[in-house]
Amino acid sequence: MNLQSILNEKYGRSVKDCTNEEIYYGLLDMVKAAAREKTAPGGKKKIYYISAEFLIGKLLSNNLINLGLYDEVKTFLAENGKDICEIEEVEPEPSLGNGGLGRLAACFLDSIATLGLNGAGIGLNYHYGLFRQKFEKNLQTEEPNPWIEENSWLTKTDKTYDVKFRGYTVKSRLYDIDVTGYDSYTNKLHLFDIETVDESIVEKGIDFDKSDIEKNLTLFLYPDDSDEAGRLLRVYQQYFMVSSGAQLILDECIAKGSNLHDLPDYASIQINDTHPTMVIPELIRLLCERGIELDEAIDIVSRTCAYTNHTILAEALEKWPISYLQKAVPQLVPIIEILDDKVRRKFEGEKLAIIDRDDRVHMAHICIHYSYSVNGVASLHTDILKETELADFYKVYPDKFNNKTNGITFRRWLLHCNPELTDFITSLIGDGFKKDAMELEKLSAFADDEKVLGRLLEIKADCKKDLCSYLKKTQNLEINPDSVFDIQIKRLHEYKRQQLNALYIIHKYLEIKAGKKPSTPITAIFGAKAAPAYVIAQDIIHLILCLQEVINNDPEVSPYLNVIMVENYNVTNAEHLIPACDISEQISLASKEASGTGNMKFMLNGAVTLGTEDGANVEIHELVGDENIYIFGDSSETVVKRYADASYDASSYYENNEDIKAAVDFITSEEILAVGSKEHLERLKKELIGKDWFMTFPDFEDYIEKKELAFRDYENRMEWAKKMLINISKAGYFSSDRTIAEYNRDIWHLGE
Ligand code: 26V
Repeated sequence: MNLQSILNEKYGRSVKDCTNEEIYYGLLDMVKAAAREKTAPGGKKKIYYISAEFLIGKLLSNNLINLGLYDEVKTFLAENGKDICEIEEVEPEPSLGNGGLGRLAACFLDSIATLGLNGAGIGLNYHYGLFRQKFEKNLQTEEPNPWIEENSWLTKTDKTYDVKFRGYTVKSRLYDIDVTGYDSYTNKLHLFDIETVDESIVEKGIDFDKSDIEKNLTLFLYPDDSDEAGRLLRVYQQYFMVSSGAQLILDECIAKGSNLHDLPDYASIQINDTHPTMVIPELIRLLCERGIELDEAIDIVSRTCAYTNHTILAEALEKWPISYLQKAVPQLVPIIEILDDKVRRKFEGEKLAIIDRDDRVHMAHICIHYSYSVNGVASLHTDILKETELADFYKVYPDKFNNKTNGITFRRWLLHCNPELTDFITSLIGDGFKKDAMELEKLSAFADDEKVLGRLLEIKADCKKDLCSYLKKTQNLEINPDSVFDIQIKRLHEYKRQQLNALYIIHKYLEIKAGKKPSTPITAIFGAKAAPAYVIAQDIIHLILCLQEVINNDPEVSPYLNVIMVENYNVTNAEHLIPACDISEQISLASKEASGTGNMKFMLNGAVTLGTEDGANVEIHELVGDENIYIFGDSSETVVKRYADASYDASSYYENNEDIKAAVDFITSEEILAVGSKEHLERLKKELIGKDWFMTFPDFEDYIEKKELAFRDYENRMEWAKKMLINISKAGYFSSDRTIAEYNRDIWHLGE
């Protein structure tokens, strides 16, 4: 095997005598060489997926699988007394994303390569990515997450670009990561970096001098933007990314024969949320610099760029004060003013304007006016954009709007993370589903086959045991493998409503204390990072950690109920948590979760969803039918209406519903205060009673009811296994291969 010769050359030792680190670095070299041997997909036109986040996760196993080398390597290592899983552990996980948005970008790159589409990702090479989360005294603390080692997946290239900021110019250097397709081509993820970045300026935790741009530009992903310096840094990062990217795109197109007037024949640029919006004015600027008239440049760019919206939350839609742009990138300001002027000449009123009366630039508005496609990420989300949030835009550009329901790569979220289930599925229906996920439907033929259902339960039990030993080993957490695993893992945000789950846990705790014990013990598992400056999110984490301490240490309750908060939730943890899940918590306030993609990963691994009619849950519900999902809570129409008429009064629910009152009061009970901070807990309680902006109380009783129903149904193991099987069999629709095929068919048109 090739690996042995690499190890001989590198360390002069046989694999048997190498450390896991050495084997990892040997495999890294081997995989990089194998990836290079695979050609890039050809074709005149290329899709550039530009995104501030690519949450790629560890790459070793994924690349081995995609290159068809995994089994061979695993066997070779096993024959030499080495365990591939232990070698995987050596790899640091890059945390180049916050959550779903960044992970989606990574899944998309996998599918673009797998489908043989000529494409590349464009992003930033953050040295520390998002912070690493630690728990101390039941509170979250943050640390840098260094992931770049001397030997890494990054390949330094000799491509550099000048990027101009006000008063000075910086040099941007391109680094590449190979993106291997499954049994297919290899594409590239282009990550830009600045040579002068200085890791030593990071002080305690993740604090650093936010104003020293030349030293801090690519240190962190979305550093704390609670102050002006942090927000300004984001503008610098965004411009650095898009200017480098735009120059690379133009160079590549020219090299292929474009005269720039025909740019849309050579490139489509998919703008992932509003973070890369400045690519539009920057491309216009660069085209003008190269001799194209302004009006034509605007037209060319508008026919090249397409925009994906990932949220309807107003606070998440970026609006940069024009003064920030003036400070950082004054060269874009006259162009943005012209873009605004054109809009104002065409459309009356303020609603569609780019620069508002407070001199803030609405980034999404630039994207909608000056792109040829605007898409939402799940059917309900796109409908809400059209009918509510972006209704004024939809009226004037009905043809631009389209839906592309998100998807996930089955290579990572089934083949890699659940090999036992993958093998079992293969034994039942062959391995066609690995390339055509819709073939999973064939599993429905086994819906009443007790042997198959029994085996499914065995596999789930194995995955649960695996998770137990993983969490014991990595975090010293003890879990009962015979309990129901009820899991909510996602970024911490009030709209995702971890607080609703926490209130349920309190309710259950009080019930158990009162003598009502569940027949099967329950383990409620959370994983979530909160933005450092997001006060209420920090308070919710605090509450969950306090509940963990109180409940798990209460001998009366802990045999029946346990709470586990996994530290530093990331892609690697998710790969262990998802296969082990029984009940998938997808409980966002209806209308608020654009899609969700964890919901899809859980379903694919045989978990049953407990969720609201929100995001892609709606489509999961349609596919699996009422019998195989637990839906609760108010509809998005009700919620939208309740916001519109400002009729929600949390305190009246608190006063009039005993269960709600008891659960909320427990937040500041003696038991919790004994392990927690009064300040945090009182603030959270006050927030809930006084505001509850994401309306947990109206959904509380229905949530309890449907959750109890799920726990009851879980007792009938065969019936439950049937639900698991139906969920797996219907998951094919959520393959990102399907999503990407739709993007290409409707938006990019590569290979036509
Ligand atoms: C960003 C922010 C930033 C500041 C304050 C609050 C806040 C709230 C939400 C966001 C989300 C930004 C965009 C995003 O990550 N969207 C996620 O995209 C996923 C992929 O399409 C999708 O599955 C998730 O539902 C959506 O939340």
